[in-house]
Parts: sequence; C-alpha cells; structure tokens
Amino acid sequence: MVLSPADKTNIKTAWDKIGSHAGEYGAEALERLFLAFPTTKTYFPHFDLSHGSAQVKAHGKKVADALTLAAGHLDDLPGALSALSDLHAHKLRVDPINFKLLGHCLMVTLANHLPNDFTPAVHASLDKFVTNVGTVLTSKYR
Ligand code: HNI
Repeated sequence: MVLSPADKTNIKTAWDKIGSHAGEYGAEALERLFLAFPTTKTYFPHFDLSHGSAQVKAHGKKVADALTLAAGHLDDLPGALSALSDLHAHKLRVDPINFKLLGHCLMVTLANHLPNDFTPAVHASLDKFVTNVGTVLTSKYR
C-alpha cells in the first residue's frame, strides 16, 4: 500500500505523540489481542499471558520498538524489518491473518489513548502503516 506524503506525516506525528508510551501501548495491544482473539495465544504457550504479566509487558516493548524503527524508515520497510521478517516467516511461522488482528488491536489502543489525535485521516494512515509492516513480516512465507 503506497503511503502518500500526508500518510507519512500522520504516521510520524502520531509516533511522536506516542513517545515514551510506546511500550505500554504495545503491551495493551497484545493484551487486547489475546482477550479478543484467543487463538492468537497459541503462539505464546511459553508466556504468562495474565493481566499485568511482565512477559507481555516486555514483549509489548519489543513490538513497539520495532514499530518505532519502522516509522523511522517508511521509505524502506523491507530493509528495516528484514531480520524480523526472517524470524516471523521461517522460525515463528505466524499465520498472516494474525497481523491484521494485532493491527486492529493497535488501532483500538491508540484511539483509546489519543482520542483527539485519532482522526479518521490519521486512523487511515496508521492502518496503512501497520498493514505494510504486516506485509513485510509475512513477505518471506513463499
Ligand atoms: Ni512478533 C517476536 C515484532 C506480529 C508472534 N515479534 C517478536 C519480536 C519482535 C516482534 C520485535 C522479538 C524478536 C527478537 O526477539 O529478536 N511482531 C512484531 C511486530 C509485529 C508482530 C512489529 C506486527 C506489528 N508477532 C506478531 C504476531 C504474532 C507474533 C501477529 C502472533 C500472533 N512474535 C511472535 C512470537 C515471538 C515474536 C511468538 C517470539 C516471542 C518470544 O519471545 O518467544
């Protein structure tokens, strides 16, 4: 999905607002994912998935940091996410549908925390962003 200049501005502005909350929002998105779409829990049999879990918090930070990196490389997502793409495709083998589900949970989380910034246009730009990240992370499956 091609990002317009306005999309890029919206994504960078939103990420600036998220700032130091990125890890916390990442963990909330994961908690929403596991509760709203329980089949996603099958990828994390080795995790404590209870509310407030230190493992979910730590993983939320890792996912958020990867998204922050991606937001800084909007013109080269495949390059920026190459190693993660190998990991998700070859080692983790996460079914691509789950990326849509996590993207959705990220949108809900951001809308909840940044209600004034989450305009329909910003929503659309962020949705394109997480869709593109998901496409890159699943691009090496075949
Ligand atoms: Ni994902 C590990 C980023 C979607 C299941 N994932 C990671 C790591 C990062 C990461 C970063 C840590 C890599 C490392 O340790 O080197 N994951 C992302 C991003 C997205 C994403 C940016 C999409 C926005 N991952 C998903 C989805 C699932 C998923 C949709 C499954 C539902 N990821 C995993 C699993 C691990 C993982 C499982 C390994 C966890 C562990 O620590 O054992």
